Amino acid sequence: MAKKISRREILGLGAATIAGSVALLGKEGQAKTHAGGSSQYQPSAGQPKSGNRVYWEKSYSGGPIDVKALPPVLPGKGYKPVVVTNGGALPFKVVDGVKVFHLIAEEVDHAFDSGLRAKCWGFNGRVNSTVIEAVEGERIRIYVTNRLPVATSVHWHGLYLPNGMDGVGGLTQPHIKAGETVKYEWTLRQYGSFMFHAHHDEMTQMGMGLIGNFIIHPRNPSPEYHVDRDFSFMISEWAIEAGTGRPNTLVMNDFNILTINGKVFPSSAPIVCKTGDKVRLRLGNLGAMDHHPMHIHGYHFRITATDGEDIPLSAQWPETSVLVAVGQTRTVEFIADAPGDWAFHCHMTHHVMNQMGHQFPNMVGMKMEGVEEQVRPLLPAYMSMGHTGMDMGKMAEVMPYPKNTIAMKGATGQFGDYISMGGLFTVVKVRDQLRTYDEDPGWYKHPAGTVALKASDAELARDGIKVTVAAGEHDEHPDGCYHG
Ligand SMILES: [Cu+2]
Repeated sequence: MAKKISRREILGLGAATIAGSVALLGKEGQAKTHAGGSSQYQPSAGQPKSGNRVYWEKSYSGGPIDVKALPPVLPGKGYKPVVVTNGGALPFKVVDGVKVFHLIAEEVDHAFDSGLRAKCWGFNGRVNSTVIEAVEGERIRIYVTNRLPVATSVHWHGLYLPNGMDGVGGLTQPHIKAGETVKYEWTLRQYGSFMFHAHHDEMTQMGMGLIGNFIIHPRNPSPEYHVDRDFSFMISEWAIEAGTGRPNTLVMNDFNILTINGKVFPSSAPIVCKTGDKVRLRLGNLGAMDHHPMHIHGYHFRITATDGEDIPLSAQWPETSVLVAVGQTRTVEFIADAPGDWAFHCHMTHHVMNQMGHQFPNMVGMKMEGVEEQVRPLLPAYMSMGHTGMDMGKMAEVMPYPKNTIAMKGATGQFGDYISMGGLFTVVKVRDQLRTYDEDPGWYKHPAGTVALKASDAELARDGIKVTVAAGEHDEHPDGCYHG
């Protein structure tokens, strides 16, 4: 039944709306009075607490642009740098109180994995995994050198800045022509997880790899901001035909390489944590077409921030999968209190496969003996889907593919069996004892009795489980079963 709204509620709503517009006007009026000044930038007071804050207080556009900057802060002194697996932070220097970066857009011979290299475009020798890291209130100057054969521009995604620094080629600035270097400069009036990317011929240039994360730490971090492990991840997708060596950026749906910081599993480095660590994962997605539900095993996380802002504690969303849509960042946090090797991956099953996982006729249930041998002289790259599915990762690695092609790809695990995952997959490795965060601690050593193993005859007999091999035969009413 539809809920009736009483007259009092309507009046109440009206009053709230009026109050809201007064508040908005007040906000704008305030912004106007500040616009001509050059007061020192006032950083926000850490993460918002629920209940004591006007929610939109520091949103909109960051307020007046001509604020006096605050002094630069060095990594390890005023902030703890993020961990960029398979990548790193862009170096900077400080010149007259300004943090100066030099970003270089260029062709990169990129290894997605040991089995696949491609000529991509990237920043400073890396693909998807060069991160710009700074601190709220700092004045930053970013020189962008274009070593590409075409014009480009760089947009700072999610950032408050003067319009002419926004980086939309042709709209807010002239293109950065091949060989040119352009200077961007502004004062950071926010903190959070943001991104940057080419903003000229986006389909080609972002598809070739010109994307990255832009992390800004708060000037006055609240105690809750502190984490033991703070990871930066960029998710993307590529179409690289088997045997070729360049991404095809014209593809609209058939992406066959899905990457996290530019790598597919098992080349995607593990997320190494010590038991009890507070862990933050900053996830950005600047792939072309697909949103990714990134899923963690063994834990729940809280979604603590978007590229819009921190989420107040009372509104944080507990989840096991977080949808990171194209053009969004999502930040999640959890306490790594359960040791083990926990999968962390996109939950779209085609996104944990590589090139040779997608475009085959469905052969489940078919008898395929001898067919491949007959077809392959005509089509050297031919490989049928197995008659029981695609569970053939290891075998697929040694099959006669065109050069520079990766199959489903995965890795052999500690039990000698194959982990049939590629693409957007990595492992959260949580250990009680850790020599260093900087190396893969190997496979988890499970405490005795905590691994799912083949059931023994004695166990089956104890529990009255009768195993029948033929399909369709069921033990309808086993002794001792409860049924309603
Ligand atoms: Cu996905």
